[in-house]
Amino acid sequence: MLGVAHVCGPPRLGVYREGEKALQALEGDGFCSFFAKSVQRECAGVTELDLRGFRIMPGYLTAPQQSALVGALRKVVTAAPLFSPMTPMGRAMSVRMTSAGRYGWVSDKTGYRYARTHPDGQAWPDIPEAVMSIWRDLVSDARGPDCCLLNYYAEGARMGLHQDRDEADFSWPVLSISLGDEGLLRVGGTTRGGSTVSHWLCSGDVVVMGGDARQTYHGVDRIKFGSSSLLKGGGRINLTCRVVD
Ligand SMILES: O=C(O)CCC(=O)C(=O)O
Repeated sequence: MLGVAHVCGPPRLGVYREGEKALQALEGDGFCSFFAKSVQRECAGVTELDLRGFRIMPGYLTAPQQSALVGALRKVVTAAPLFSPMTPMGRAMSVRMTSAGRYGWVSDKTGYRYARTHPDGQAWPDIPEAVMSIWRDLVSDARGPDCCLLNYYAEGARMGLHQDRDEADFSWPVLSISLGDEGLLRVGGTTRGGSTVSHWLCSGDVVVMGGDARQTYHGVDRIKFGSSSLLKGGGRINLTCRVVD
């Protein structure tokens, strides 16, 4: 474990049905008592939460570790600039992304897939050692990830509910690392529809999405722009590390 430091308030969790306006209930001081049953454990400041099988480790990275990681990611983005992917339906995704590792994740009108090269033609840079170290600590030291996808959420960016299913072997978890502004993670089930739960991910939080939850639908509804001072100019970075083939 690299260290535990709480860099934002107590984790917040809510339960609601898709389509309800219950997101409004996530606002304000009344939240913890409104959802008292759901959040009892989380509001006690525990260091690991279980959100439908997603292992959430709040404040896994200390503030200095977060800053060092951002420095390493700057080099990744210099070698492999952020781009705005298009969905196969021809719509621009609101997040900008790039990758490090043997593979990067790309999307265009021919579909979602892993590719050996950046859309500009160059190979992806290596995955920073700080990321590999978190993977070894929480996932495995027998095998490293093939891809570290970097998503950048500027103000207003979001990611719809989806499954991560472009990988060959779902027995490997996806490791997620959040940096910068808080993001509202929504977690559903293994099929579309039904109830979902939401949780604010803060800078330094790490999530392991594996086991029975590996094929769980998840997305990010919105970010609290300006809630963190980690990234100059604001916004949120999320890294997801994946074993691809
Ligand atoms: O931004 C996040 O926390 C989740 C990102 C994600 O779901 C993905 O990249 O597939």
